[in-house]
Amino acid sequence: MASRRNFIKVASLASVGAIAAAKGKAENSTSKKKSSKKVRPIVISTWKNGINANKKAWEILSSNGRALDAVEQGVMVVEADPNDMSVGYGGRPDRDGIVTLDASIMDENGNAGSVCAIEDIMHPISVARKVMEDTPHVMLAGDGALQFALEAGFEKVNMLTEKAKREWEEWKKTSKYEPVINIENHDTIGMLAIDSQGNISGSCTTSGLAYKMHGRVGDSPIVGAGMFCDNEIGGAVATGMGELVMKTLGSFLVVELMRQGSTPQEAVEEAISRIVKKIPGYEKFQIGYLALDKDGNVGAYSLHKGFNYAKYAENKSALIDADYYLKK
Ligand code: SD4
Repeated sequence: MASRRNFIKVASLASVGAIAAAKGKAENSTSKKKSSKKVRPIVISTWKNGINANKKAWEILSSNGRALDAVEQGVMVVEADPNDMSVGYGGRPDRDGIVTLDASIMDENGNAGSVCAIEDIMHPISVARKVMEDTPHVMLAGDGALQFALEAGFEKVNMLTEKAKREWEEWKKTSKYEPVINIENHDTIGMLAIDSQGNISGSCTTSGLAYKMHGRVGDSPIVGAGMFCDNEIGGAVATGMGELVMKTLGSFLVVELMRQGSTPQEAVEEAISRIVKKIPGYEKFQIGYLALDKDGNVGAYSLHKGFNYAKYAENKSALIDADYYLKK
């Protein structure tokens, strides 16, 4: 234990110089991009559960807080909600009855942190942030992620609620391993926010696919797949059947398309058509993308009908239906 701590300390120290230099560079390059336009803070997040999450995020943004704090504390509301069965506490378990969680976060300086397949932790997004801020790494997995969290002072919590356990026991009667993600069983939260300084950050947190194989990791903790942001351009988040997003590195694709001049809406539509072109059988699954550019323009698009997102800007909260590809 002591030697592991030492390793982290030594590694952290060794890289502090390099990281600080890199951060300085990033800060310089982003500050050059800042325009004199007055920035209007905004937060958007996937699905209806984003309404409560945005409310928390807005408290921070409207008092000149940092987008990074907004996207962390916003999604924590959903992580702690037992009624959201795709995120954090109350999330549906894997097929062995174990709740395993994935989360990722990025700040305005291009720093990223994530955890995957972590168990027994109420707020994986905060562990992801700690990975980003306190280690020289980006991603910690499974037992190692849990160990890091416990050493950092997080408490162990049983994340399987009675309700989720009952549903899983019902599922076990047939144990049909059909990883269908459709519009009925989503709720993963991906969030993007711009603060009053004009800085963007993103977060994504989930219990993943219900009754997945033990050890399965989805797109949400993969930087560039389930979430990506770049303070020069904007950000993107994904929800739905993560395998399709990972195969096309969806969120990175959306941000790169915006870099080349696409609007957020054009970019998310192109990311969906990439799935349509490249992945046979895509019709069986739902995918939703959300994008936000640095001017506060939003794009939202999904494969199937039913994807919506929550937006909070100018002191107004809204739930908005996204346009979609598969129109019969
Ligand atoms: C995953 N993308 O693990 C997540 C699941 C999801 O709403 O978005 N559910 O594949």
